Amino acid sequence: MERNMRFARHLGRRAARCICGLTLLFLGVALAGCAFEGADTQAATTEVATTEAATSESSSTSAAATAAGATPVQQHGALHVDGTSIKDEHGDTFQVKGVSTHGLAWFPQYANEEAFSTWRDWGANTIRLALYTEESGGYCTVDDAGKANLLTTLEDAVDAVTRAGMYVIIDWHTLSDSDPTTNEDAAKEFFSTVSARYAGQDNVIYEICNEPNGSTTWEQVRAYAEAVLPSVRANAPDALVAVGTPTWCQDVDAVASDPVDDANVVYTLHFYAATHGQAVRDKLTAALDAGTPVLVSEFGICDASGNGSIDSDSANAWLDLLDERGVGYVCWNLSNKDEASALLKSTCAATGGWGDDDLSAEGTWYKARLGGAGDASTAVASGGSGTVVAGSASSGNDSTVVATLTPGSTWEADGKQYAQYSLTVANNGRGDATGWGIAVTFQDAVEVSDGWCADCSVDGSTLTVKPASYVATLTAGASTSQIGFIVCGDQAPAVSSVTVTDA
Ligand code: IDC
Repeated sequence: MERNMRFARHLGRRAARCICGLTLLFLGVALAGCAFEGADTQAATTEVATTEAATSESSSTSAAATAAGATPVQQHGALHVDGTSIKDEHGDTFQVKGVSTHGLAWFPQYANEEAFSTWRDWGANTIRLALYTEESGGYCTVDDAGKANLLTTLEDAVDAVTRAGMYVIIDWHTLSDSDPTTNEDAAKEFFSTVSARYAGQDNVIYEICNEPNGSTTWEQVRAYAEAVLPSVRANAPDALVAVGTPTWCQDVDAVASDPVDDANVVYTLHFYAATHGQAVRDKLTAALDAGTPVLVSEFGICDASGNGSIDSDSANAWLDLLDERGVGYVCWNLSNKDEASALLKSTCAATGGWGDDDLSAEGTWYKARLGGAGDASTAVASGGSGTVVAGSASSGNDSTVVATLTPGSTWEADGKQYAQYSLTVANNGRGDATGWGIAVTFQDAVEVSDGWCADCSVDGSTLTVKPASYVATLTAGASTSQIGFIVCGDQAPAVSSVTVTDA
């Protein structure tokens, strides 16, 4: 029986390879005859994809898939600053990709696990919880009972993010209190309370002030940071702390000459794409080049009022730069408020589990930009039919490549455990994607047993997939499902991450 199934799988793989060969032949003939037409190629590609899908379906009834589910926090553990990067517990660069709530006092209904895990499944790894300080209803404007209520809302929200396996930024959202020292005593008390509560958690990041503005200088902000940090450090000596910068978090370039005296601090830059363009991007580049670690803990793609029209060209230019430099970002705001920076349509009443129709223009853009599961770590496969989804990576020329790895059948032969996978690679960007590759990391060492439509090689537990030339160029909006491979090992192969790389 097992022998027969293996034979059937073998035939299926041969068929797939054969069809790839035919595609190559077809392209060769078409090119030789100078009759090369994009539409024809597309038809051939579609035919292959359909045949492959049928192949993997027919062979997927065997043993359960082995790719283990793992959340972003399970994958990456505690974060720390290293040079200008945020690194995970393995020493690998970690790019925050997040969503910020609106003010918790006003939109607490979105601070729930279903809401957060919906964005996690779309590629976010971080949720920022905005606790306004001075705006009406803000933490510093209410009495003790009001403060206790807000703390309960915040704690419930942190617990929901934690259950979703994501990082959480506790944001002391100063704004109309332009100089954060205005509420410095309250900040000390607040951070002392929350850091004591989350001292044992790896996933909590403290943002000790949102946006210093008005005439507030970097010297004032630094002094504030050094006054408030001990309240965090007493309980959470190694937690990541984010510190705002002057001019609504545009002056990150002011930090380098006089940084905060603490090794685990990132400095925040905020932008609203329709207002802030190249001049602010230049400040980011200057700050990074001067050695300042930066986190974009808030951005929108409309204007700085949080409303007005959307500038997706500017927004793409921003995220291309951030992706290129490995700088993390968090999108404002998770609500259905009738403003352009809300991620949900104002007509949407659902508080989680949204579909595409529920998203505003910004929400639609951000979901696409996250590309399905941008963290590369939201492995969700189980039971043989799941999909392991991978990160998106910009190759820098307006393309955004997104890979989806789907586990197929698994079997045992000659004392080794085998697993078959198929890859779908899509270009969600605006320009051609070339020069991409895929890295698949397994939990244990594996060997390549077979690969098709790609050159597959392995080093330890990392498989490198280089697409064959005839699938290597993806025009805007195009995708290929032709690539697949089989690996084997002493243990049942289990995927820990899938990453799109620049080949
Ligand atoms: C805006 C909200 C808006 C709210 C206002 C309160 O989108 O609904 O009424 O705050 O003042 C920021 C701030 C952020 C702003 C956002 C848009 O951090 O609180 O949210 N923005 O104006 N900095 C630049 C823009």
